[in-house]
Amino acid sequence: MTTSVPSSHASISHADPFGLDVLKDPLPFQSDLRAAGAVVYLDRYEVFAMGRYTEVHAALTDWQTFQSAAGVGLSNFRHETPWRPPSLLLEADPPHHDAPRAVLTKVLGPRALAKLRTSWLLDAEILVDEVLASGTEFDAVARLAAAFPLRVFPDAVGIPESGRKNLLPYGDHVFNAFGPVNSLVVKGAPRVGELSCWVNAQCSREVLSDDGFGAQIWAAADRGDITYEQAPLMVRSLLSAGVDTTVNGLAAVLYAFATHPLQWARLHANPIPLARTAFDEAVRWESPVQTFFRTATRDIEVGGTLIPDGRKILLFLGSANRDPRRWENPDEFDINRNPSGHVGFGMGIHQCVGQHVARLESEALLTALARRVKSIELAGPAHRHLNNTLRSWEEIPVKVHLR
Ligand code: EJD
Repeated sequence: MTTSVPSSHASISHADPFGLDVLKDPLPFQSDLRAAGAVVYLDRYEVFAMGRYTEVHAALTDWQTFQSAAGVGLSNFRHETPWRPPSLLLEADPPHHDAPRAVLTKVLGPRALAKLRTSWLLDAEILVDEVLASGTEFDAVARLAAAFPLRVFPDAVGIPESGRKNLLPYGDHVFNAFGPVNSLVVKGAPRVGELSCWVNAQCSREVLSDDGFGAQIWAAADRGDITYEQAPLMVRSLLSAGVDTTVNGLAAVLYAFATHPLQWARLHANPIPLARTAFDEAVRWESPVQTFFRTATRDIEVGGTLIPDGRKILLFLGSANRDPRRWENPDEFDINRNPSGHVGFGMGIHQCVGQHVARLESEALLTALARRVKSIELAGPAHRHLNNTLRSWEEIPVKVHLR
């Protein structure tokens, strides 16, 4: 370590937020982080961190000061040979960010999704019927949270059947790679070449169906809204960010209900509109995307701490979403609260462009389940899947009682 602490006011933490013990249960670390100050210096990685709602929200909203274009992972990819060329959306700021963002906003917007709605609601009914036909005890991750997105999303993008099993491992590595090169990244490294090669091959026009999100991205290039060079990278964005995130969002809401029987009773009695609020409350409560880096574009003072120009700042979305300064009983999963304003989808110009897709998947799955299932409980211990960015589940054994 060659860098001295750049401000006399910054609290210093020696903790490792990417340590496996912290990833397994991040809440005590996050509580310490919020208590230590608005801004904390993580000396192990020589980065700053924010864990309180107000400052995280403000940083997310101020893209001019807290840029994404220098990378949203720990490493500044400008100085390295990337295994994955930067995303045009995630790792860009205005003006470059605007055209790709506008295209995806339209392709994934409410009007586009209205066309998918009927068939996704039906797909969810069919999936739930299949699962329940095989028994009332099952793994809610494999059978529902992973199965449903994998059933509807790749078709919606328009990629062919074969190789779809690569989507989750690819995403797992993308999200690990935002963190340090720890054991999780090392474990994923041997397959990166093969997985990237497969994903990149799915982005070309000839491979995609002619009516999916992918085809619509290419059609935007025909119209001149984006360039032909940009189109395949934007399809890659869908395949990178659209699967693991929704799988873990659905796993979060299923785990929440399996451990909160009264909340399920409420949903069961009133699935519309509660299914939609329930998903956002689960995204607040669990924060499937836990953290993100930004880079300071100038010297900036936050809560009495100077963050010098060029330094990385780790934003703890999960911690902000459980900040007692902002939320009453933050650790309670309560579908009657108003979760709006949570930063689980981010905030500002980079806020999740796929959030309507995620909400529709969840609404379809939860309403289909609520129709058939009177109660849901854990049938055994649930197991985490560890990832440097995602709060993820390996297995959630559940038992359901049919109505
Ligand atoms: C992401 C945390 C991409 C891309 C976009 C967004 C994410 C990842 C990849 C969503 C990260 O454009 O490739 S939540």
